[in-house]
Amino acid sequence: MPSQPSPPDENLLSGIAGPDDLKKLPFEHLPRLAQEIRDRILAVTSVNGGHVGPNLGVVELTLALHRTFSSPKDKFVFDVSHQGYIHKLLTGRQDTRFDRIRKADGYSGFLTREESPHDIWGAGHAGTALSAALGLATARDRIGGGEHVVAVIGDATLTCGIAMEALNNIAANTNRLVVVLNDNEWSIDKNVGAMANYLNELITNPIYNRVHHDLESFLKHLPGGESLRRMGSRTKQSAKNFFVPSCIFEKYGLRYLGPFDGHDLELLHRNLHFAKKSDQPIVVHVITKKGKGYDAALGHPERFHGTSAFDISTGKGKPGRKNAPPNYQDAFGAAMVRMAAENPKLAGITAAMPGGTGLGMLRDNFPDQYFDVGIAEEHAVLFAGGLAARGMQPVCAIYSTFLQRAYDPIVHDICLQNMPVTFVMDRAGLSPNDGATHHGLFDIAYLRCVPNTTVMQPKDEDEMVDMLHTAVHAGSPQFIRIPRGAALGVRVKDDPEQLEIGRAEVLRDGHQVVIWALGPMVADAMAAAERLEADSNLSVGVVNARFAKPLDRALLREQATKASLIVTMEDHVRMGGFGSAVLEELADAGAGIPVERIGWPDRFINHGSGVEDLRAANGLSPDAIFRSILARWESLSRVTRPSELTVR
Ligand SMILES: Cc1ncc(C[n+]2csc(CCOP(=O)(O)OP(=O)(O)O)c2C)c(N)n1
Repeated sequence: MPSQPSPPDENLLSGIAGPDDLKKLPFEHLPRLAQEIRDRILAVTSVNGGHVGPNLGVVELTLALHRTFSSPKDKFVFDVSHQGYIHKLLTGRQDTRFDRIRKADGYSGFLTREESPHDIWGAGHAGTALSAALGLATARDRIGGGEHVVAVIGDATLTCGIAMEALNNIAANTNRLVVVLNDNEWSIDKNVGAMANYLNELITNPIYNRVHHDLESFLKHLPGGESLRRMGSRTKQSAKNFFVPSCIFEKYGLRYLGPFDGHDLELLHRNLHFAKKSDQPIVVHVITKKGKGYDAALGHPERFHGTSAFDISTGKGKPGRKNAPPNYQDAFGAAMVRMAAENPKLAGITAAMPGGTGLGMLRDNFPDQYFDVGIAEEHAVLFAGGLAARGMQPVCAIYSTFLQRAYDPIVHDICLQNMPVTFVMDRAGLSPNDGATHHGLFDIAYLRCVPNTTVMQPKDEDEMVDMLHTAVHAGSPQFIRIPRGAALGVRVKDDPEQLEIGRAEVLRDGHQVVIWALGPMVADAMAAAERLEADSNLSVGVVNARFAKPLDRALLREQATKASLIVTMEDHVRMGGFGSAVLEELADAGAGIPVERIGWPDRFINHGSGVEDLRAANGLSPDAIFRSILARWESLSRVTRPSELTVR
């Protein structure tokens, strides 16, 4: 082989403006490029936080994909797309916006169609890649075009219901689709369930491995194998099936290649080139290590799946604010442990998010009362319903945004049958660095229209525990919203209070303006009220609404006869949310009182550096809230200010 030029001194990565430059690079330089990519990812994520482990695990795979295929003509669909950082770096996104990834003015931490022509499909929720890729491939087959379509899916994501639905359809629709199964044996936590066991068996079974790797030489060593080897591929396939059970992907009509080391660039190239030529849809099964190349991430795959800023040399998280209050998630986990200790019927269910939701504490203390069902939100909801139907008291902790996927089981199975299941909807409100795929801004709207639901949000962690206690004993479907991150730092009572469902709490009296606020907006409402009183001499009351459904109708109707302006505040879209519920109630009551609704606008909210900057950009900073209320008040005084309103 002719000797290859040694790598130039300058940084290789910076010379890659797009996939064509990558293709020009001598193969021997790729390990060094891989190292540079890892260094860049660590430099950026150690400051911004991000999906460290998933990206470090697919450096070689992404290099091989971009050398084998030709993006953007060929289409890559990355499942979840949290592992898309290398793809970004190789497709013209090395500028300073990469340094600010997941921050205001930086690139998204996921793939989004508007960011680059190389991103044919945006994602953030798991399990969508196979269906979307199959759609792209089928459209190509129907409309015409020679491009390849490649879906990259993780071992945990493959367990999603929709991924299995897609698998069931692939062979029926196309004979040209490459599915890369990136198997690192981890979800965020350890991958769970039968599919995880099956994949593990594929990886570890030595016969399987040998047969799949090198069928030819395996056959050669069998008695009479030499003649088998000379036969057609169908005969060889039958011989193979005799020795090892045929693999599940083959049952679905896909060809199967692997499993092999997903960090071995030569193997990757060889197998991907083979897959590219396949005239049958094909699964390429690669084994990768989450966090490859960085010991701290290899040692803590869960923490480094998605992390906040950290010190590269130690891998430790950067110290947070001194005396920061505990997270809502910690308070929730601790409450579940306390409740489980007294109540053997209590069960906690998570869909692959034990760490994120705080439910890992229940697993550690009462494993028999804890269920991680994998990335399977629909199943989680139905499973909880089944537990409830038999007298258990299930608490399903699911991020608000992921619960969207389980809407039909919520309506058809939980609410229609009035099953006593408690839902703790985590990340209600913003997930600021993640962006539009992860914000929990729609749940009040999608839940309050369904009969039998109770929807509530606490103003602090003590009230959250009261709500949890109330919900578990309510005997009907209950939905509790909790935000991401820090609570208020209030003391949590030893004995939680049973709240009256649909009863609000008056926190501040005032007769001109009354603010009805929900959840974390209660604190903002108190601050706005104080400023309105101090700066503008207005009498402003504040109500902690507690319940978006049922509303405290009696209190609302009474206040509508006394005040001149009602303001609603919610960490949720304005359309269809809590404020809309207040409007509907007042309209039904025939109350003509003006209502100013404060909440998120009717557009998708991208990622940002934090809650504050996203709020500021959307008219929800404390100052903007103060001004909106004042402006509305002043507009009323210019027209006729309603007085002596009657209420039916
Ligand atoms: C519907 C949905 N539920 C949960 C999540 C949270 N989540 C993001 S990535 C992930 C694990 C993905 O594991 P895998 O597919 O194996 O990829 P890896 O990160 O290991 O590379 C989970 C649970 C999500 N994004 N979408």
